[in-house]
Amino acid sequence: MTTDLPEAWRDAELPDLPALSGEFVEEFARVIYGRTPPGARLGEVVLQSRDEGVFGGAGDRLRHRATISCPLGDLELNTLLHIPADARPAPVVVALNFAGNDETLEDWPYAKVMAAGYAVLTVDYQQIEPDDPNASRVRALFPAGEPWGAVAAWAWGLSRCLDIAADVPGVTIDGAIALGHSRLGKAALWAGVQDERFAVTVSNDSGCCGASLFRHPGGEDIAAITTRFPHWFVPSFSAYAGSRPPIDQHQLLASIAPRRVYVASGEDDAWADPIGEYLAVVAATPAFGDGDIGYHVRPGGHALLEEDWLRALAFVQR
Ligand code: GTR
Repeated sequence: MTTDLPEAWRDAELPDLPALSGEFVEEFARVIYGRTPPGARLGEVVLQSRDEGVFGGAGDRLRHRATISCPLGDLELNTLLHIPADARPAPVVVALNFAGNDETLEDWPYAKVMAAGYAVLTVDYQQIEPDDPNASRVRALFPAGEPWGAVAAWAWGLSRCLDIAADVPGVTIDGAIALGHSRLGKAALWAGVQDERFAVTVSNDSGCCGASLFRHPGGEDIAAITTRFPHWFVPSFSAYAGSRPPIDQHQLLASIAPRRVYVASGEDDAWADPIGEYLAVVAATPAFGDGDIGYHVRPGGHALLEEDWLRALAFVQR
């Protein structure tokens, strides 16, 4: 990974990297994502089913129903967990999914991920918080206070997934990985910043308000994202449409240091601005130890592909 910004970017006036770890976390909460309230507690984690030796014996498939007690009520989550047969306790990858747990059985390369020694725990992201400007689930279970957006609610959900994983035999949260694609890649980054139990954070095609720089023109901008998805962020974030927020996303990546981060882009994913993602990684690199930040760009567009999983895990294992 080069640590030099390309010539044209040397004078880009990117705001400084944090001098101290955690320095800008409060600022990212204030400007973009909102403050996640405390007060959740893991209740019961009830095993619903267990299928042994799935994917030709690669591991076991478990389904749990977990209760999270929040100040104003309980949130119920249905989790799908794969645990490798040959590596126990296995470090866990927690990743929210877009279309329900069962759909990941078609789309995610579970056999190969388990062969690499990792467990994977997933939950439908909308079970945590609906992706809808007029609805809320977990955010309604906390007293009204300072705003937090849906991205922050999904990030909160990733941390609760880690609580659940910590409760299940055969899995360890030592070396845990937060992984997310697109809007869920934004959530993974915000979870990785805030929850130090995540040893590695992987963002795939996370784009605007994820890994890509506001200061690099191209793809989605603040006006577009806050118009289509006003519920993702604090309401005041839309005031930065057409201007520059005081922070930028290389500082978000750097806020994960000294823990590790991996950013993946798709060459044709112009809306997520792969060049802006790459420049953020280059600009964040001085905050990390040797080899603790990684990046790939692969051919193709906006998708979480087997190649993305396997290259990210190769980075994790390095
Ligand atoms: C797009 C959105 C992006 C990205 C993507 C996704 O419509 O503009 O910020 O997050 O959705 O989540 O697939």
